[in-house]
Amino acid sequence: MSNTSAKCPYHPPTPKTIRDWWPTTLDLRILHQDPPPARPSHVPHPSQYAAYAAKFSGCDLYALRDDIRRALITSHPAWPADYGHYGPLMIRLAWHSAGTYRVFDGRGGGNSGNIRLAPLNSWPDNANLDKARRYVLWPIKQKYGQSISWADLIILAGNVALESMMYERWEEAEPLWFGGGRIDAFAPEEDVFWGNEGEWLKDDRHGEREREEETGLKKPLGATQMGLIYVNPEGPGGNPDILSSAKDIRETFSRMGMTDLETVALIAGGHTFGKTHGAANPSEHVGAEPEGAPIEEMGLGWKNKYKSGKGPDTITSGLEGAWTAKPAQWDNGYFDNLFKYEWTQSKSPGGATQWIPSDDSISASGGMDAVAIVPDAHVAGVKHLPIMFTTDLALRYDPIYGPISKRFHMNPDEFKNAFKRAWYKLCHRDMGPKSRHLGPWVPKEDFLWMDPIPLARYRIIDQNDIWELKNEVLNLVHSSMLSISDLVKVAWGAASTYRCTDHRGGANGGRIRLAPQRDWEVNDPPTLHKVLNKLENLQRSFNSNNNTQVSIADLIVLGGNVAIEEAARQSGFGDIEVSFVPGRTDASQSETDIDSFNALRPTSDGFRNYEGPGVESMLPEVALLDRAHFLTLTAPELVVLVGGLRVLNANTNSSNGVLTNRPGVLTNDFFMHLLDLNTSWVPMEGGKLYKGTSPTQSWIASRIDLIFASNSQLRAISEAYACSDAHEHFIKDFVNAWTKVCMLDRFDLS
Ligand code: HEB
Repeated sequence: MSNTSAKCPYHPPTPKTIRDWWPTTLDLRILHQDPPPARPSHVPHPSQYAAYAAKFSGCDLYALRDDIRRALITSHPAWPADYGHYGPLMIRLAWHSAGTYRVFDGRGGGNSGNIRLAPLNSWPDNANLDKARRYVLWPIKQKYGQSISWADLIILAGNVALESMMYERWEEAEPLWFGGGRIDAFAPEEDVFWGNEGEWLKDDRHGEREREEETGLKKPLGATQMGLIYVNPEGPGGNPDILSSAKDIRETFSRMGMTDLETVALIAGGHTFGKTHGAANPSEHVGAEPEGAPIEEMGLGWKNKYKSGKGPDTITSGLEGAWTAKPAQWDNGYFDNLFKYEWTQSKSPGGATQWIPSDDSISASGGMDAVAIVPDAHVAGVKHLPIMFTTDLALRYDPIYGPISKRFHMNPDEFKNAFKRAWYKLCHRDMGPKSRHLGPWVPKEDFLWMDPIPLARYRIIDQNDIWELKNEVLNLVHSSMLSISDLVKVAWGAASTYRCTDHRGGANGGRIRLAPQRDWEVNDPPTLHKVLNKLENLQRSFNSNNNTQVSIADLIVLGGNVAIEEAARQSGFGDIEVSFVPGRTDASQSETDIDSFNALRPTSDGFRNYEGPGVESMLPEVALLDRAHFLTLTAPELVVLVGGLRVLNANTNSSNGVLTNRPGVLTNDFFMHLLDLNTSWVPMEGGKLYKGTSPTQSWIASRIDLIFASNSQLRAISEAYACSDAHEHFIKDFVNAWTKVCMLDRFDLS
């Protein structure tokens, strides 16, 4: 596969960008990517979930499902279907869409249709999936318009592919679990870090590690090599070492949030279908990927000059062959073959290392005619030996995968069931709680990996209750049992775990009172426990005296709101009301997957001036932008929130950057003092902190604080909040941004 674009007679000079001149300048584009004007106004934007849900509800899903099934078995001459069925290709498309998901930051995954856009549309591992979208799905997308997003269509097509190959007769095929609600991106994502490598399939992501060492892959990367969904099929770095390959699989699939059992089910289930394509050597015959291909290829890529370039001459991965004798049908053939034969290394016509049954194994199994029973995908009567990849053999020889594979081999129903469940998880892992899943095929069952939020089975508090509870909280403040900063810190700690990348976290569920969140250093456990204690007392007495009930999750947010209203009052601004919508509920510890929740732990949180152990190579201000992106904040929202949280004294265990003499009062002092011409700043502690001195006072602040004055774009916003006409705007904007963060996870409302 070449990555040099075709010769073009017109080469415009490439102007240098600001990024070229000053590579370390903080890049705020992550906050303003793919804005609503970047798409036609009738296409819902990710921020318009309800609009998409409305369009989706107008989609005749049963008719769509039939149309997809018909398309799967209707071969298009421009890209003839293997075995007359596009099902396997469609499963690969869905899997490659979903499989980029990584638990660390929730990025990747199939929830944005980003496989249509660069760089994923051109990743070597996604070769020829452009054909799957173009020849099979585009006519359907065109017919159904905005009632189904590309992202939903791709996953649904994967499901329909499975359904049509898992049942003898289509009329009997039951729809697999499916939830809609994925909204398409219209611009490449600025936020996903896919790796530093400047070359496809390079591996600069393991530091000095030896292959044997399991933990070398740098966070937050999901794949072992640039441009791969997960691992190299031929083995680590192309070396056909089965056991090391198993380690790479475990490492990367666990980054996708999969257990060993799920991993085996997925790989074996997936490779029950379809074939691999390596009619000849890719580097000799295959042209540029879509993003680099000549304009007349119309967005397609990987033009193959080998013979017909398609059908039997297809070159995709460069590996060649199929795993089972019935590649367009669900059966136990994968495990049958995996365990039946001894496998020996061989080369595909394309020159890649793959495995075929050994000569001894062939004789022992009744000779070539008995073993070469894999039909050719295009030529009737021609038969082939089955193949396996190095990564497939890992499922037999790895000491953990081996026994799981054996069990699945002996218990086909268990295998099928495990595959269905793992497939559903794979394709829905990044969609958030069940209230975000649309359509008739959403399972009744609750899954732990969805961080279930229980329904309120009681009458929730009304407006009178809210006033009463606010008074109670205010009494706690006035009697100095709790401070404004205590309440703000806890509410922020709860709400700010939200991440838009996979819609996890947030205050709903009240999980800040459960493990692991309650013990995270960033949440300042002693303060957290003190606040929870008081709020839980309040909750108990309220709930036992009323016929409505309040959750701790609601009380935590309400507490933060009360504190902010009081802090605004103390600044002389008068009465403001921070809007509050009740209805959050409390999850239990058993509804909380501790391991998977730990992925939400902020290693650094600039909003609280916190940098903990385990901070990776990211600069604190870059990590701050990352969190701001999780919270879908614009740059002004980011600035006003940090400025407000500082004066409210909401830091974790420090007063760095609290540039006010009245901590706990909602003023624009942070900006006033940060931009004060009479203060000069010098680094201390080796540049981790800075000391600011003016003739009248001195401050300590972090890089995060100073960035709001040093970066020209952020400074422009800070200046606006430091002007004499800013006080009212500052307070209103702060309250709006605060409310936005507290409402990010309220999918139950729409
Ligand atoms: Fe797979 C195919 C690799 C997993 C599903 N894969 C394939 C191929 C390769 C691979 C190389 C070939 C391509 C061509 O065409 O050439 N995988 C792989 C790896 C892994 C995997 C390395 C990890 C270990 N798969 C998987 C999963 C799934 C799948 C998980 C699902 C579930 N695949 C698949 C399918 C196919 C494939 C279905 C076929 C396609 C067609 O046929 O077209």
